[in-house]
Amino acid sequence: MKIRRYVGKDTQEAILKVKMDLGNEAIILNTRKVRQKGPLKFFKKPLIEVLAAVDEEYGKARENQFHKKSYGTPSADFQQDHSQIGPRIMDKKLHDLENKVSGMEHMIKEIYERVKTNQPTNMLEQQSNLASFTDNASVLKIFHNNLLNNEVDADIADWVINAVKEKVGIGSSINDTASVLYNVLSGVLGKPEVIKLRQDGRPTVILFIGPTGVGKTTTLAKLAAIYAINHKKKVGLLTADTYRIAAVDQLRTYAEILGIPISVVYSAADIQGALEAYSDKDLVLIDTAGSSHVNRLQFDELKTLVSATQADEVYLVISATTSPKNCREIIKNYSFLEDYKLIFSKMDEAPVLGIILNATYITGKCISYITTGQSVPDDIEIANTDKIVKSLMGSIVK
Ligand SMILES: Nc1nc2c(ncn2[C@@H]2O[C@H](COP(=O)(O)OP(=O)(O)OP(=O)(O)O)[C@@H](O)[C@H]2O)c(=O)[nH]1
Ligand SMILES: [Mg+2]
Repeated sequence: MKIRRYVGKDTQEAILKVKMDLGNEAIILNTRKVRQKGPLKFFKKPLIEVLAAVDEEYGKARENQFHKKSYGTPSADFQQDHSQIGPRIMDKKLHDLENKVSGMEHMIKEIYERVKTNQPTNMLEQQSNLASFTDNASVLKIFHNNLLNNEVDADIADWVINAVKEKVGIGSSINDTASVLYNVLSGVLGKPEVIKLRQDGRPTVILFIGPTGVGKTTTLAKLAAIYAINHKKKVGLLTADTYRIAAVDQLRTYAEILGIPISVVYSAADIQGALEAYSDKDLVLIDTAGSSHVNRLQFDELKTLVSATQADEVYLVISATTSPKNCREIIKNYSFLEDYKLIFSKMDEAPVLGIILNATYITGKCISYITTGQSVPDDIEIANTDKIVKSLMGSIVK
């Protein structure tokens, strides 16, 4: 992770410089006003300083390009470049160029929109009172602040920053500090784990659970579609959500569209029979009723269902829009589960991603999928932890 400072007469100019230099992969760590130098400094408009980070490898690739272009002997360099450029390097250059152009397009559009509506920029509001970025202690303060702004729980943010401090020591460079932070956050999130199909010819049984309205049924339908259509697997659906008539209809509609069977389980005692009827399937997905934390009876029923099902995998769906306090409460309520993976739904509606770090830190469970909208089956992806870590460290330029 490489950190650089950019100064502009306003935020747009500073960000434009970030994009031109680091491309669209850059993360904005901090923005602040700085006084101009010189005798009349108090009468001059302050400049905007942006602290931005980018992956070292990506930064190096861009630097090499820049170095060749700026300082090399043009004809010799061109010949050397030309003879050595393979399709992959050409692709990378093209990709970088596309990135640069799309970054500029986006930037110009943004500037135009802001000028048109006369809006102040968000970045200006984010300015901090930190004295300087010149040592890693102040960078750690920025990172700590960014974690809190992302709604990472205060005790978890403290733990993360202390873990970084222990590893880097006070005199380490800013770039080393950022790299260690990246590693600590990545360590907490872990590698995403997705559905693992059994290899013994028996169906893989998956149970979806979680609070009411978080998107369990929609997420199940997305995965059913992906496995039935893309992976050509034999999928069967079960629903144990008999609280609402509409819930059975909702899943039946998806099943009909996908041309896959569905059956309804009215009590935990029915579950083994229902699973036997699906013994020819590759994958059986079971939907459950949303459990409200105030309804103890629902939780008792869910516990009985979980133990009667003996599912291969249980997925706990949590909406990414949940407040940190509610998230802790939800996790506590589902602590009866021996093992599960986390799905974060409604990422499209989540302004910050702290909940993902909070939940993985508290539970120690794996993250699996994230969902990004209502559309079945498109709005689901395997969680991209690199992207999540970067947005926890700052805000992504794009
Ligand atoms: N914006 C957004 N909406 C979503 C997403 N996933 C689901 N929804 C919507 O959230 C609402 C509830 O979705 P359901 O799938 O019925 O949620 P559920 O958890 O099964 O709800 P209950 O069974 O009542 O507990 C629906 O309007 C979905 O379209 C998502 O990723 N983003
Ligand atoms: Mg549902």
